[in-house]
Amino acid sequence: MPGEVIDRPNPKALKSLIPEDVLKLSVQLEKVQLSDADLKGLEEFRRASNYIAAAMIFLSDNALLERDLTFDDIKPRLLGHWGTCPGLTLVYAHLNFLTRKNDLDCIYVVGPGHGAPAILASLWLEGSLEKFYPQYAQNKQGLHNLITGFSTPHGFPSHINAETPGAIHEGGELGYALSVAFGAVMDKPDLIVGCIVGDGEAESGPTATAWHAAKYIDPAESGAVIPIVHVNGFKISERTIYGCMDDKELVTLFTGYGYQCRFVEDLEDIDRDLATSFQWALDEIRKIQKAARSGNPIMKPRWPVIIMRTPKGWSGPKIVDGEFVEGSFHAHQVPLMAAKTNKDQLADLQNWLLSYGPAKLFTETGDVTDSIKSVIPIDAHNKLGQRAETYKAHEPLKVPDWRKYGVEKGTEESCMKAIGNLIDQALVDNPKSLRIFSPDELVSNKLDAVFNHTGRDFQWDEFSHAQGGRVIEILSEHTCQGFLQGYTLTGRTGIFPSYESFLGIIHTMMVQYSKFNKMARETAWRTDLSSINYIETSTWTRQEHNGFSHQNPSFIGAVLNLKPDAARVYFPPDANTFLSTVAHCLRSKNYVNLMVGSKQPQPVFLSTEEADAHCQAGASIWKFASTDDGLNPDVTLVGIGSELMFEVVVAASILHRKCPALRVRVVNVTDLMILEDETLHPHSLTNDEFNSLFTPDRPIHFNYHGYSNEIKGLLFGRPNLDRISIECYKEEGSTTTPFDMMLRNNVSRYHIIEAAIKAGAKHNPKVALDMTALLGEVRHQVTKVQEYIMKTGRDPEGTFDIPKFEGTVFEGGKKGEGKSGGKEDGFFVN
Ligand SMILES: Cc1ncc(C[n+]2csc(CCOP(=O)(O)OP(=O)(O)O)c2C)c(N)n1
Ligand SMILES: *[C@@H]1O[C@H](CO)[C@@H](O)[C@H](O)[C@H]1NC(C)=O
Ligand SMILES: *[C@@H]1O[C@H](CO)[C@@H](O)[C@H](O)[C@H]1NC(C)=O
Ligand SMILES: CC(=O)N[C@H]1CO[C@H](CO)[C@@H](O)[C@@H]1O
Repeated sequence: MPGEVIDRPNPKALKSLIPEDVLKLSVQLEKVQLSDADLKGLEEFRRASNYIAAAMIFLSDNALLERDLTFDDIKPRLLGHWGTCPGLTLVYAHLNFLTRKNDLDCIYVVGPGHGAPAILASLWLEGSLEKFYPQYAQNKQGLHNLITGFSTPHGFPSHINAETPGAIHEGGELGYALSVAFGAVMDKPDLIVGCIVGDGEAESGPTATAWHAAKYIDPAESGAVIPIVHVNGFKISERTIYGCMDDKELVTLFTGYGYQCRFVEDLEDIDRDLATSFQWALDEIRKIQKAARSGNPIMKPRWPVIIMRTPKGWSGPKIVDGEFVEGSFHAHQVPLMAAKTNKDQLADLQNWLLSYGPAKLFTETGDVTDSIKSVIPIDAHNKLGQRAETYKAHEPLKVPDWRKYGVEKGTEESCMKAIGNLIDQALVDNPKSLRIFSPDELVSNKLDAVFNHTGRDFQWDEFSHAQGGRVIEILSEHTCQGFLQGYTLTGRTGIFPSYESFLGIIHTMMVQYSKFNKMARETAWRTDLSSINYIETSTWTRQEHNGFSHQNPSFIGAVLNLKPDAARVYFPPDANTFLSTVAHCLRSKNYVNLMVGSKQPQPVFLSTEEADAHCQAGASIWKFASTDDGLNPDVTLVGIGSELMFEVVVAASILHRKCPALRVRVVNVTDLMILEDETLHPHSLTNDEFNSLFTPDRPIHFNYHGYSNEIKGLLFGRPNLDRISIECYKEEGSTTTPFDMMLRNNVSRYHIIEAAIKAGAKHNPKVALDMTALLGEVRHQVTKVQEYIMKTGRDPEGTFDIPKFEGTVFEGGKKGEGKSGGKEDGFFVN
């Protein structure tokens, strides 16, 4: 029938176009010998964990099947994913076994996080659940609690999360496990991460690109990942690509990626087959590491990958209602969905669970057998669920004093240049616990000072391999984000600089990370972690050369939607405030920090002392740009974002000359969270503080870098909102001049002047008197400037000169000194 899903594709039977002899590229090995005791222990571990995992999905009572099942023993709501579980438990058993045999430091990163029952069952078996949760002790009551509580409101949730011991990866959104695993081993030379990737998950974009992550692992300084591709052939209801690839296709694919692969598929002898592969993988890793660490690194080392072919839902029901379950997508979720009401299915469930022989797997008290214990690491801290790296490994960062890199007030400097020097020093001071992950944008973002003492860590060419390097530049935002997560969750600190427009690519990853982080904070046994730090540069305001595609501030909103106590968004307006912000973010813990700034040279408005105070307050009145230091204003003008703030300051300087009767207060907001309703965010200003900064009753005009909904949302709940007007980015752009970007989005100095005059006229009769004439003049300016830009393709001269304020350091302006900026063209640009 056309469109019908083939139940069991058999890749071995397909005709292949690839020559036979490429199979030589895969690894052929004699199986290792295992003692009978080891074989028994591994087999019993798997049987016990599969039993518990299956029972967790179904049973609300009778957890050890000590009597016949009744409908009352079945949970009212059957939640969980069975299909992936047998593969996850198989790998669990073997990673622990490998660890015990080789005295490894090993952790397990699980891609298919929907297989939580498998991991929780294994954690219970190895005694790690008990360590963190007394209610899940290794006895009958503890097992009862685990099985009956799973996927209920009082038990573990259906997917792996921060409450799961040993986990450093939020289950649920597939695709990220591999890059997280690679991030975790960086700078941990002894660490091995076993990372299982579902064959469905392997179809995802983030996983596809993460295979290249090995090319960023310097074997001299970092540990290694053993990836296991779990080819069980199916996703939710469709075959997988990898499941339909024959051996030669898989071998050529992974060989091309730079790996050597071994297939594990002997279902009759799976424990020896997998043990052979794991020992081989470990030995290969040790060879590569030894060579690099003794000064003779192997050029383009070929790391191991294991391709594990086992049936989906292996050991579960074979056929239900006439349809294959084991070895098909029908095993994906709950194989016997009607077990609570259908007698046959209840009987099938009982037979299935009894097939594991639970009576022989647990002792009288409900403890696990000695045979099972014999394949688990002896020392508790070596068990997969108890490795310190996964929950108590934070290495506090030494943050240099940023004032040393401060810039003189009244000069011009690029924020990125300034912070580049600070980060350079931070990398020197923290040689093993700070890294930069960037999609090849460090230089274009003017952060190249970070290369003063370090280089790029890239292993795939002869010039840079085995040289270390703190900077990883891979043109995959997903991989950068995964690295950042794995590195941070194992205790270190990372910085992710990126073009503003493309951080949205990892929006959902960042959200998933934040979910993990939230639950980690609510989980008593997990210690604090560094924040993850984004630096957004090349923002829409200065992407006039790249054009519309590069003009997209939407990531700001993504961060603002996180829990208030988990997120921070900063818009430092100049180099000194940016320095102070970076230092603060590097010291902070447990947040998602987003810093938005410019790479272009910008006026330095605040001295280092002022910048410090400004950053601590999150916002301040800029007296030098305000009338009478901001006393009794007719209108408050607020800038958020460096270029947007610049326009506000220029508008104020023009208003002082053109409309001296208007009393203006200029406010700069660097920490967006101060705006939020006082009950909602720890940084929020109280209503009294808010009124003292913005006045209780005068109009406030916001000139904002992002989308207006963000400001509106933050201000909701503040008193007197009808006095507020907002201009912001409005999805207007092209390849044009910088100032035209301001004009097109109505955030230019002229638009601010217009808003200020209209607002001021409400309270100030003198301004009202002149309003019509002034507005006419301003609008005429806009037209003239627009025409000029159209004609010449550039902004009027002097547009970006530092504005002048008499009696301040900005008197006369440093750059345009002596020149009457743009006047020869007849503009009042400044
Ligand atoms: C990014 C993402 N897309 C879609 C899904 C929905 N989903 C959940 S499980 C699954 C199939 C996963 O298949 P595979 O990775 O092979 O795992 P397994 O077969 O071992 O369950 C899908 C598509 C998801 N969780 N995440
Ligand atoms: C780092 O290099 C930049 C040039 O790339 C230079 O301007 C700066 O002073 C250097 N900083 C340090 C701390 O050496
Ligand atoms: C900018 O303001 C003008 C005048 O008020 C208006 O016509 C125009 O639609 C605005 N542009 C945008 C992008 O909102
Ligand atoms: C230049 C300027 O006005 N700086 C001020 C910034 O804000 C801090 C306090 O928040 C003041 O102390 C500065 O004078």
